[in-house]
Amino acid sequence: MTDQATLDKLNAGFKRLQDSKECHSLLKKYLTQDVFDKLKSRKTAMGATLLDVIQSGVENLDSGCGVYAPDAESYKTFGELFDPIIEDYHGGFKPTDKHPPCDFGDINQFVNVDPENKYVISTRVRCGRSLQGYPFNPCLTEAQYKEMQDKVKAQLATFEGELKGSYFPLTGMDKKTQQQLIDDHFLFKEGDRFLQAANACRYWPTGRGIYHNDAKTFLMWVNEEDHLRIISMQKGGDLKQIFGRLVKAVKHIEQKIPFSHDDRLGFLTFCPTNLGTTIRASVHIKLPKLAADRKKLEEVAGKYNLQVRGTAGEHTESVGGVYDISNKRRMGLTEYQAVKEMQDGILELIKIEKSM
Ligand code: ADP
Ligand code: CIR
Repeated sequence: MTDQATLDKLNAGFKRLQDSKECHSLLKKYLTQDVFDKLKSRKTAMGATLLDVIQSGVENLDSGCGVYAPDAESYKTFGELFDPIIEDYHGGFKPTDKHPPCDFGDINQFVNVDPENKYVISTRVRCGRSLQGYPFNPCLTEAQYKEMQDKVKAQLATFEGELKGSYFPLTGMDKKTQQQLIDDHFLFKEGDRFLQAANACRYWPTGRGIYHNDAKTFLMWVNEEDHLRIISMQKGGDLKQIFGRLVKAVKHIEQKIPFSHDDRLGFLTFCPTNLGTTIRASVHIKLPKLAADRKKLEEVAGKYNLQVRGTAGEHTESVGGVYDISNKRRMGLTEYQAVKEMQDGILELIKIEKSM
């Protein structure tokens, strides 16, 4: 049973969501009185409550999603809330649907989306992974953070050729180096209020860090939002090369590090928007005519299942007309299809820009 103090916080949080006129999150949309009453007393084996799930979206009323899963079991225990959020975000993935098995497909089907180098500044494909046997951020101990970092570091040290690089722990990194890595779009930001409210930043910076090769075309984030974020990126639009590099890296890591995977949900992540393939394939792109009005850009991008973010990532504005445009859904389709969705959409957006 949930204790009275937690119940009081839950009731206040529910009221805050209901009373807010500015809140348009999926949390607010699907946490109906009926669902709230059903879920408010539930607890997972690790002790996670509905409060752990919703506190980020309650504190941050401008959330798009608003929920996180403190542990894998939460996706089931609080399914009445997670299921409709997942279905809405991932374009109709129903509670009865099963995510397809991992399939990166034929890399040769991918192209350079902007061979003339006129629109695309850079391209990035990332996926998230969780280590089997460990819960998500809010339930991790300081010792587990260290242990996970050690395990990952050991496997990172075995990368060869183009993927060979070094691991840089956040602990001890000087602020200037850290900020430069953030400004250059290589490193996660610090003090994300959505993650902080979700209790995902405890013991920071313990166990957190970044690995990258010399060219900074292959990177890995350790213990930020997810246990692992595996990233391939470079200037220009050569999606084939970039995705090919990511696939090579993922296959190497999984030889030694077993990932958390669920039959229905695919690869498990802290945020339900990242489940399934966990793939976000994006371009940094300038479309001066189409993007003259961000609302219009979002409307057109939406037709191709694409999401528009600002220059520094989620919840940021565009700087100098540069937008981050990526596939939105990550579930109910294969890795190949998720990346292809981005490729096809971006090719269309460039076509529209040219015709304007
Ligand atoms: P995530 O992609 O992991 O969901 P963010 O939206 O916060 O998280 O983006 C992480 C970083 O990656 C940000 O600095 C963002 O600007 C950068 N980024 C995303 N796409 C690209 C891209 N195509 N080229 C360069 N940087 C990118
Ligand atoms: C929100 O709801 O807007 C934030 N909690 C972010 C949600 C999706 N992004 C993410 O997982 N990084």
